[in-house]
Formats: sequence, structure tokens, C-alpha cells
Amino acid sequence: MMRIGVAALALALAGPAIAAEAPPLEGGATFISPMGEPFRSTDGLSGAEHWFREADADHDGRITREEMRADAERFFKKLDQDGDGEIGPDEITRYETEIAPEIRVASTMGDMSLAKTDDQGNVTPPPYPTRLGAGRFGYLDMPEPIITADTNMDRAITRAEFDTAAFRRFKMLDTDGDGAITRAELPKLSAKAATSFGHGHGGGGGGGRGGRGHGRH
Ligand SMILES: [Ca+2]
Ligand SMILES: [Ca+2]
Ligand SMILES: [Ca+2]
Repeated sequence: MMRIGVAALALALAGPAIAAEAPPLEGGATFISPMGEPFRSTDGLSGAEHWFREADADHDGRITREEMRADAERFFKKLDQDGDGEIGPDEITRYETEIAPEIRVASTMGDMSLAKTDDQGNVTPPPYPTRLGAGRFGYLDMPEPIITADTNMDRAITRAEFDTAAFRRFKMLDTDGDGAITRAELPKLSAKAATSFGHGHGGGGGGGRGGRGHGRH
């Protein structure tokens, strides 16, 4: 896509000018943050870089535990539309269908663009699972990052559960355990990964625990 070319060019041009600092994060225009928030970049920077800049509130190049907590809290307020302190079933559905429809699982069999067809026309899907849902667009392999935070499985996510999830995800990404996430320790995202198969292959379930697609908002 054109956007990838522009992003690559922007990174190449930005490189020498800010050599003293970490270069902008790589990745595609669409990014799902560790707490599940979608970032859709249109300016050539990766969606991941937009998330990092927003989460790193004091712009010191390090996302601390407190900054991660604030990032989670800010998104929690967006998700908790009725303000009752929980992300309830309808708000989960709204997340999956309106806020971040990209995460809907395309296939539980893997990326069908990698399927092999023999000379009799028999199709063999890739035998390995590729990342699903939101995992295709972010650092953590979680198909549905909101549901994943529902630790007591009652289809509502409290503020405390969301904060616990933020802490766990923070620790997963702070790989050197120094109390901050830096650009250098985040996994590399390929620009292609997030665009390799768009949504709309006819969702194969997975991800959430039922209850999706009732069209209630
Ligand atoms: Ca910071
Ligand atoms: Ca609510
Ligand atoms: Ca660290």
C-alpha cells in the first residue's frame, strides 16, 4: 500500500536527524495498543509510535508504570460509556464492533493468503495458527484485549480488573524489568503484518466468549 511506502520514507528521512534518540517505532498504520485502543495513523508514522507518544506523557522516552496506568484509565473512560465503573456486555460489543472492528478474527486456521493449492486444486490451509484479532496489530498476542482483562469471567470489566491487566501487560513489555517501557525493548512490528489480511473474511468466532454480534449498542 502507498501508506507503507510513505512510512518507510518518513522513517528513512527522520533517521539521521534524530540519531541521538530512539527512532520512531516501526509498524503499520493501524495499531492496537496493549490496552486494546486502536490507533490509525495517517501521517506516515506508525500507529505504535502514536500510542507511545501519547502514553509517554512526559516525553522522556520511557513509559512508566504510572504512565501505563494513566493510559489504561483514559481508555477505560472511553469504553465505560454509561459511566457505571464497569465495561459491561453492551460496552464490550460496542468495542468489538464500533471502536475496534479490526480485531474481529478473520480465520482460526491462519492466514489463508498463505494457503497452498496443488495442481488438482486442493487447498491446504497453513497448519500453524497465525496471530488472531488484535494480536495482528500490536505487541501482545491477545485476540481481544478487553475480554482478556475480565479475570473473574462475569462479562464485565471493572476498573480494578483493567488496572490489573495494565500492570500485567506492562510487566510483559518491560522485558528488562527496570520499571519503564522503552522503544528499544518493544518487539519489532512489521509494517506488513497489520495489513496482510484485512478484516471481512467472515469472522470465525474465537476471541470473545459469545454474545457478540447482537447489534445492540
Ligand atoms: Ca515517560
Ligand atoms: Ca459501563
Ligand atoms: Ca524497561
